[in-house]
Amino acid sequence: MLVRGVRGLVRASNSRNSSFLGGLFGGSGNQKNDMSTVQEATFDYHPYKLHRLEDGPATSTSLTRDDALKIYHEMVTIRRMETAAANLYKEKAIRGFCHLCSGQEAIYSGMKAALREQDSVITSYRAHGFTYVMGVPVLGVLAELAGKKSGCVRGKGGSMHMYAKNFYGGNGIVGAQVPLGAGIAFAHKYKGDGGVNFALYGDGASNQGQVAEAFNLAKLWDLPVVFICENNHYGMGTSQERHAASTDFYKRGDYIPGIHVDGMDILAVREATRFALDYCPKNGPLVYEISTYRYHGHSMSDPGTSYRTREEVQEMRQTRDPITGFRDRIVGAGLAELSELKAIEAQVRKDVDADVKKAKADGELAVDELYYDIYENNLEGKIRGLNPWDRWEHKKTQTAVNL
Ligand SMILES: Cc1ncc(C[n+]2csc(CCOP(=O)(O)OP(=O)(O)O)c2C)c(N)n1
Ligand SMILES: [Mg+2]
Repeated sequence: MLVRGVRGLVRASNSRNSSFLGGLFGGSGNQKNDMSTVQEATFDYHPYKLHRLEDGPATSTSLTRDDALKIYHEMVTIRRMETAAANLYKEKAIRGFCHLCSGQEAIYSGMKAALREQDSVITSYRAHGFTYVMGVPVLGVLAELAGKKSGCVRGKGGSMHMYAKNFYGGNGIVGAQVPLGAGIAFAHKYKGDGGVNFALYGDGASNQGQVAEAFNLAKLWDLPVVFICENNHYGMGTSQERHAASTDFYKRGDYIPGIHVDGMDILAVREATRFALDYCPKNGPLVYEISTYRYHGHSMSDPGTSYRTREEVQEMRQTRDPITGFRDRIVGAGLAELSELKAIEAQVRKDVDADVKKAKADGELAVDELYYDIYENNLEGKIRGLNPWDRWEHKKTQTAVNL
């Protein structure tokens, strides 16, 4: 991305910044250097690749200082949260599957920055980043991973089953979220709520039959859905060249228009999302390929180095990292001082460390509570336990989301 120019050379006022920084920096609110920043800047970036479209998303966008700081805080939090999860896993405080999303943060923050109240998201098992940007606090994610009761599903769901308002999870069956996303889009259209569904899947998942079936019905019925291939170039340990007959994932909808988006550039993702919000309710589905990279192995049991070189991972970190890239751009454009971004990083580290402590100290649900909240409206009576003759009481103690 190129910084084209800087607009709105209004100096940041002390009162506005102290309220924002006051929250972020625990009330001190006296960060230095904010007098030298600007309120808004304009950025240009390389054009998108288009399939069956005359015009694509805007290739120039403006960003306010407030949004820049918010986005930076969000992406740094996801990165730190995933590092914390990796450490908890190594300590055996987290068991089972754990798929980390470090490197892919710009997709979650970029989409969230554009989404409206009525839009919805569904994604794969690599869901921690999205869960956080869609409203679950870091503790809700980390405690869930550790199977503790402060988890967003009270420790019952674990890594792949996290939900929030307008966020339909975390799905463990590869590709399953694609037809589910088409179904949610059907509901948007049926109810006339004006919402668009964003259904994300991996490059490996794109080869599934159910993906093609969902494309067909979505186009047949012109559903407001964006099928997004989150292309990190590997399906487990298999590179896209070895698993896909066509690696132009944005063209894989054939009769559905598609766009290739740089997923290491949060502003490109934001503009692409805005484009879809305008396009889909009028014209039906789109297929996006958002190109990105995962730094960790496929899951915690994969060191991630047998099918790719350490140098490849290093080079991506050094030259394409979505967070440091964004940091350089906003500092270059005068939207933020390096010192305040460093302070954000330090604060995030402190906050996430505190949440790690809380998650570790937190308790597990009692056994009888495992059988609560299975149904919103229980028509079954008592719930079967491990043995058919074990019967457990069902109670509704939580408020369901997305009903
Ligand atoms: C139906 C089904 N088949 C196989 C698996 C095992 N599996 C889990 S993840 C994965 C690879 C998916 O890769 P990709 O879609 O590129 O997503 P990424 O992990 O890169 O985000 C496979 C084969 C599964 N969970 N479900
Ligand atoms: Mg992949």
